Amino acid sequence: MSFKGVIDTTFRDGQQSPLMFDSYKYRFTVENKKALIYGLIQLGVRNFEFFAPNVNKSEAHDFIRIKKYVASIGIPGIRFFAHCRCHQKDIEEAIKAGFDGLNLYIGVTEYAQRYSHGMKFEEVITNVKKIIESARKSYPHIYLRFSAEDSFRTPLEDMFRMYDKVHQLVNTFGMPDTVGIATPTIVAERIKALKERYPKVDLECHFHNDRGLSLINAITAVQSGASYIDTSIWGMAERSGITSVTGLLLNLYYEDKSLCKDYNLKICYPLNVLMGSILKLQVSPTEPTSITNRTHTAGVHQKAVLNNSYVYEAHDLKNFGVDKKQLFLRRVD
Ligand code: HCA
Repeated sequence: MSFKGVIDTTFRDGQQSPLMFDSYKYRFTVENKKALIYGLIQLGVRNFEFFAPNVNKSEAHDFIRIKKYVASIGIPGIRFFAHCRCHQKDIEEAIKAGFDGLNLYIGVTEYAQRYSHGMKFEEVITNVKKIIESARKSYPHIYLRFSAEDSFRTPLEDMFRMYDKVHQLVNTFGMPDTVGIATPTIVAERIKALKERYPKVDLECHFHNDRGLSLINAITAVQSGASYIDTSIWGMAERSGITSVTGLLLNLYYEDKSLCKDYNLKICYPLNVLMGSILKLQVSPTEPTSITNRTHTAGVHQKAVLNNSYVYEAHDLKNFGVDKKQLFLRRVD
């Protein structure tokens, strides 16, 4: 396995989550962002994706303050990536704002060609090559990631045609499952094919949860050789979201503890509660590191867990910061 860690996108894709609207939040305040990033750093996250400054002026302004705040914490190895379209202006503004890397993306599916950017396949390739060559030449040491948006609806030959042109210039290729159609079998096949063709390039996966498969796809990706998985707190992102950072860490821990050696797992649950307090929502009952998984209602269960929690709690959630359990007492009619 070549897992190098998660890339947090709470402040980019996370803020695109419908939960922001359901909770009338719309965007996190700078104070929210400071609290959340502090929690993520305590958890052990070191890579953070933000909006390209050119895309949103308020976000650009916040980023400067967050970067200063993070520098004041004094933890080494933190990297900030700007999520950029393949536009020169996005790149220039990101560099000016002090980002350490550029997460470039563009789609080449029929849908993207026809209904999104409107460029034909060959035109996209020419443009991407030009943009990436120029970025690498102007900023030889910057971290460059390039993604074919909607990778899993992009035929592999098309991915190869595009990635072949730039593989010597980038650090990482993205494999976003933009509309959440991937299954574990396809993920494993795709990673194998890309790793064989580009052995020196890291792979970053970004799985949307439209089919409820973002977690199993992420675990499979790590097992198949992906270097990075995009995650967010609660898995917040467009539509039903992406992989939850704490859900992934819990599962990686059970697959192979060494994958989590750089993470302080006891922070998982407090971080989820922090998000709940900001959104004024309860931590989702489908989140693995939640009090829900230590809540017992049936009398048979309650009696047993009072003797030994393990009877109905297979995972020791105390390791993930869920240090209480709940027994709900029912009304007897
Ligand atoms: C989106 C874009 C993205 C980008 C992923 C990436 C996706 O639809 O907002 O940059 O690799 O899911 O394709 O989030």
